[in-house]
Amino acid sequence: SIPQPLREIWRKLSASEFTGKEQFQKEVVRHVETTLARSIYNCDDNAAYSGTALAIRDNLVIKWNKTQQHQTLQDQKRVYYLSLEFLMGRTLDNAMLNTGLKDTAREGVSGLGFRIEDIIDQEHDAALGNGGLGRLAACFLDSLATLNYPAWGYGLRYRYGIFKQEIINGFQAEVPDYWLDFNPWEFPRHDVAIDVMFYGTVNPGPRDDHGNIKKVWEGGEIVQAIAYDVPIPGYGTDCTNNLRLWSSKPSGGEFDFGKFNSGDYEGSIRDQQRAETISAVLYPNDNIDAGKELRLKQQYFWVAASLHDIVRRFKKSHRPWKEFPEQVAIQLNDTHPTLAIVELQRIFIDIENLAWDEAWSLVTRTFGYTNHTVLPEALEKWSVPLVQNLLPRHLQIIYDINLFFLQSVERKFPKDRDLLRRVSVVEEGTPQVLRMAYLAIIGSHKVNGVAELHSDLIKATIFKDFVDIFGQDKFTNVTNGITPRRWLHQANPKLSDLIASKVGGYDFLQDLTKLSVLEKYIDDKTFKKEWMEIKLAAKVKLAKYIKDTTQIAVNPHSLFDIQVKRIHEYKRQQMNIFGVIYRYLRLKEMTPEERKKQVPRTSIFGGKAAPGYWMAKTIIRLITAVGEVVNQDEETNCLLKVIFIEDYNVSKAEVIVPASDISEHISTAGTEASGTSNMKFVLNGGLIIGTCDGANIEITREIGEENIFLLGNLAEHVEDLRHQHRFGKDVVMDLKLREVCDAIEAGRFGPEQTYSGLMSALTTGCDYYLVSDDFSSYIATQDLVDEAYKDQDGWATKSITSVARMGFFSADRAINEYADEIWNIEPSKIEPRS
Ligand code: GPU
Repeated sequence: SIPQPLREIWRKLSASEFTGKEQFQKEVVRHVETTLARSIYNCDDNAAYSGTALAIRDNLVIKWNKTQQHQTLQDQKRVYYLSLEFLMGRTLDNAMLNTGLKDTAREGVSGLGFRIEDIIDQEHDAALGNGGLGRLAACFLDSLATLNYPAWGYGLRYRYGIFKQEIINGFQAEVPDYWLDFNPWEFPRHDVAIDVMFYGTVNPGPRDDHGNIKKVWEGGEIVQAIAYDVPIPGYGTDCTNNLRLWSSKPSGGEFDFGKFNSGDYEGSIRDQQRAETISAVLYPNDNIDAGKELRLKQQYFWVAASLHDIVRRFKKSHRPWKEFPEQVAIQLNDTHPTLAIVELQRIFIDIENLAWDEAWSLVTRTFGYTNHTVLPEALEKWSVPLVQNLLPRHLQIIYDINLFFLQSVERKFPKDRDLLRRVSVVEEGTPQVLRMAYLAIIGSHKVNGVAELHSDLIKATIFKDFVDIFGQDKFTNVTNGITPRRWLHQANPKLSDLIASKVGGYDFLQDLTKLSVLEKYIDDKTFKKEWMEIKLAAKVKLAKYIKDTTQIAVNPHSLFDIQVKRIHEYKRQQMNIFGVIYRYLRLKEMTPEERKKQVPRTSIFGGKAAPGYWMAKTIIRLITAVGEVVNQDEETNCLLKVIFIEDYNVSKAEVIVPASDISEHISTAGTEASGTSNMKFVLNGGLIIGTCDGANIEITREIGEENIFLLGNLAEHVEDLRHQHRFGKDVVMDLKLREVCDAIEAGRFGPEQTYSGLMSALTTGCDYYLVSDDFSSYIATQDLVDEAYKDQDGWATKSITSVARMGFFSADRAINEYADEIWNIEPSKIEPRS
């Protein structure tokens, strides 16, 4: 509808991307001088970062606009990835690499008197996530854009991301992470403002086209959702997708002028803060359901705004409703967005006047649900009275969904009343609660787990009845993956370059199976030497970081043994630190002669504990206390050091991951759904010590049993072992573990009361995570690690062979599986502008 001459003028004036060093420098200086109002005289590293980011951003935005126009014009099916967490980390380096501008930028800033590394280091992490689940969402966005899929992410724009961890006197303290001071990567869309209602009542309204009395939800409190858009560049493609994050504010302006004019200034500000609280803070829990009302508000706020946006976009195409599932796929990242199912059904029946059955058929064909855990304490349950109060109309719809579902179960399995009780969305009790995973299954056409073992386990345990009801085909597996762009090319450029020199360039970054060519070089002495030198350089870099931040010197030639992830009893950092104590006790007993034969080791830990998770915090305290003792012990400290890296996050992971010799993935079998850092470490040439759990099993299958150190009991034995702990008589604790407990209880690592919770979990607490059952296997396997490490050539062979066989674990492979088997979407290449 825009007249042709006007189009011509706009086309002529249209912004174009800079190319080459000089143009880049010009853009940086222009941004420093005009956007930032600074000059050569006060341009520090931080201002240089801002200028560089803004210059790179300009090119990104041009690609982004082009992509969005292209996708709108094509009007193909899109996928919407709904996740309460996107753990993006830093953007600048990734944006430069993905758009091919890194070399230009390096030379450019150098010519302006800066080092690109220092500039990259200025950026604050975007830490809108807790751990694996949030980072997976970020890796998936990278793959979706790289593979040219039309895709949007939807999330919340938290003002405070995951807290910053400080270690004070050996204990974790939490400090707020205000990260929005300068964020060039987001674009506020004040014109995209959506009203979201809470509370209110449901009243009878007029009759609808089908003759039924309509239900009208009204009189509630209204909060506005404002869109903030973040460009997501693909690697080696112009495709730049959108991540839309919602921020909350009071509806109808900054504050209530009525209240203000009547003298209630404070009241008007309070209302404003109340609205803004919704998107204020990320809940810092990983694998645990806390059931707080504000969290439910966050979930509905985000889901309602996203669904409104998606439906509005669909309506612009003037297609009939029956085409909705042919245009829209929505993936639920865990049960956090399950209300989206209810909200879409509400939009269809209450607002768009579709009949229930037609609406429900569209809804179920639209959604897919990914489960990320079998841990019972992590399965979301919302109290019925809470939902009744906050979302009264949604509760009615949930009851109807449940009723129709149970009626269908009754038809299929007549009179099995216990089955009806077991699969009902409403769990009886005081109060009644809604089982969100069941609602997610009923409202989706596919349900997937995130690794083979995990997907088998959910079918055999928590969702078994639903497999009987819906059949096998509804349940599937998509093993997680990681983006090789960030986790190899960006984090470990030297290794990426060496690999590229052998496998014929950087194509492996878009087809990770090309790594297999590396196996040809297993006997190439110079290649092996270069390989091990790169590993050593990464260890030196981490050692320097440790020295700079903790003042502790670690030997880069020692075996670096790393466990970095959220602190959780099921991940068993306690078993690791008990193993360290056991090692220390042995070293203390040895003669100087014996000590000479030992392999020096540096045990490195990192990870946050949920602020209310007392046991996890005790584990951190034990690790830091063991460090205080061991690192000072002149007799042994050339053979053993213990480091706790404060405030583990994505940008630190990029330094830590390339530096491991061994990393630990030692969860109780059957508890870690997948794990993704296991993949990152192996892709960087580190070996693994781990249990037969999550993706460790598939990693073993790909790289070969000879290249991984497996330990411990199998998932199929866990139930029996737990039973044994609870009801078996005279279970004697493993002697090695007894020795460790004795040392702790003797106060060798500070007052033993500090650890009483940890100790009693092992004994009177029935050792739910089976540390005592796996401990001797763990110690024996660590001995095998030491032996293997003495043979550096053999170690290099394992390392290279493993990397060569890691192609399967690219997030690109995972995304292609989702696209083909769940979303039914096609890639669409953005043509370079003529
Ligand atoms: N995961 Br549930 C989280 O990081 N947070 C959660 O709240 C839940 C799961 C993780 C799993 O623990 C991990 O095994 C998996 O690799 C990851 O999600 C991505 O699927």
